[in-house]
Amino acid sequence: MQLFYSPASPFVRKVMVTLHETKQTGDVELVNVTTSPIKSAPEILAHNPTGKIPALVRTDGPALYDSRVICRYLDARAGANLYKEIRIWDTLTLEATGDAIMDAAVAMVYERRVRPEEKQSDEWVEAQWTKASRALSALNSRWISHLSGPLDMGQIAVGCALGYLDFRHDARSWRTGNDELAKWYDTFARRPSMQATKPD
Ligand SMILES: N[C@@H](CCC(=O)N[C@@H](CS)C(=O)NCC(=O)O)C(=O)O
Repeated sequence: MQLFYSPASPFVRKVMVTLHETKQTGDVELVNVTTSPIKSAPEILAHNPTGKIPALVRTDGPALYDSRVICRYLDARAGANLYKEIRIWDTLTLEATGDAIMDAAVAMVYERRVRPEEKQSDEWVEAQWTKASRALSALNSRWISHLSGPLDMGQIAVGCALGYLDFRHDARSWRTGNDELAKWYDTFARRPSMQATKPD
């Protein structure tokens, strides 16, 4: 299989962590691509009409996207049980919460990097951060028990989201006021799968 990939993408990192946790890294060739909302890499468009990464090209079926579909596929392929039936709706909601933080955090980066300076909106950037902030508070106050249970895809998504905040939005100090979440992440970030996929 081929994974269209960039080491800085938190959505790609979800897939990479899943590959490590399910011992499938050897089954995937990484294809490094640069893509952006205003200039899609043509090699991705051949497999994913949205032009986004990650995309997984399989030998035995059509390409898969987005990260949620790929992670679920990889879990099923390995029989790894990262989507436990007993709490499937919580797991999927937690994964959606991690992804929502990534969506907001990535959008903030694109606003500054991709849009011409005179068209950038501080209000829009702050509104994105407010979304991420609210999600962080919810994780800190309502999700620590689930986060502390057996490994699942919700935890992986949240771990990758927090790693991305450290990587791109360190100045926002997400740990302030989110002590329980910060404590959880300090331990989670030590997993070999997280260490092996840390963005430079
Ligand atoms: N919902 C998608 C989001 C993927 C995404 O936004 N990827 C970014 C890189 S971090 C991208 O490819 N951006 C290019 C674009 O927006 O066209 C997923 O979970 O895979």
